Amino acid sequence: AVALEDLKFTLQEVLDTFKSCLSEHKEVFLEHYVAGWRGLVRFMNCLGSVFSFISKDAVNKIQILVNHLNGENGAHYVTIQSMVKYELDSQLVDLTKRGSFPESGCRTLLRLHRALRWLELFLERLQTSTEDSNTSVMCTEAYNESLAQHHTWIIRKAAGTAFWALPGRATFFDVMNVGSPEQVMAVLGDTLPLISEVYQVTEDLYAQNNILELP
Ligand code: 1PW
Repeated sequence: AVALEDLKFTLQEVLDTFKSCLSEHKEVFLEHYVAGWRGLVRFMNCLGSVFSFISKDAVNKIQILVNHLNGENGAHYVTIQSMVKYELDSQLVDLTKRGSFPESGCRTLLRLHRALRWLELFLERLQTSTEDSNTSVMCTEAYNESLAQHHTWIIRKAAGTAFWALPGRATFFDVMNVGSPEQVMAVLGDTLPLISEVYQVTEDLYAQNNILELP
């Protein structure tokens, strides 16, 4: 039987998976990256059904990456570094316009990578917030500074609408399920540097390979 606790989201778990993402040579393990995202999706689903259209796309992207990992070329997908090298060397990526490879690991991960920046900015705001801070405003600001630039206006509109339905700060802290607001702050303090390091390593890799704008 599945224990209830297994279904419950905890921010601590997400922290732990992002902790195990980086190898000692600063390679990012795709399996753990995907596991971190699974946790984030569970978190989003706790925030209400309005957020489910947002998590749906993340779920699709996660599945595409899992399929690569479990596929016959899975060995090339162990780290993000090996994935990028393999797909580029084998010309499995659409570089300038959408075409034969709509599900390349590179373009799929890039979408999650951009969304991770949003999350980072949002959690940063949450960490420096006070009791009367508005989560919708924090979420919108973080979005406008990051992911919005990559979205069409229809998606920006839909996302904006979803943000207004976000629960308040107190509910957010409850959903994170780590304890008192002080404990949430402490876990956020531990989590943020990890997420931001994984983000930066990925960003540098994509920049070096000139694939930050994949269609
Ligand atoms: C409070 C927690 C915040 C975590 C946010 C992370 C989830 C971000 C997902 C936003 C998705 C909005 C709807 C989907 C849009 C897609 O078109 C877009 N996908 C993403 C992840 O930005 C681009 O993907 P596409 O259309 O080029 O395949």
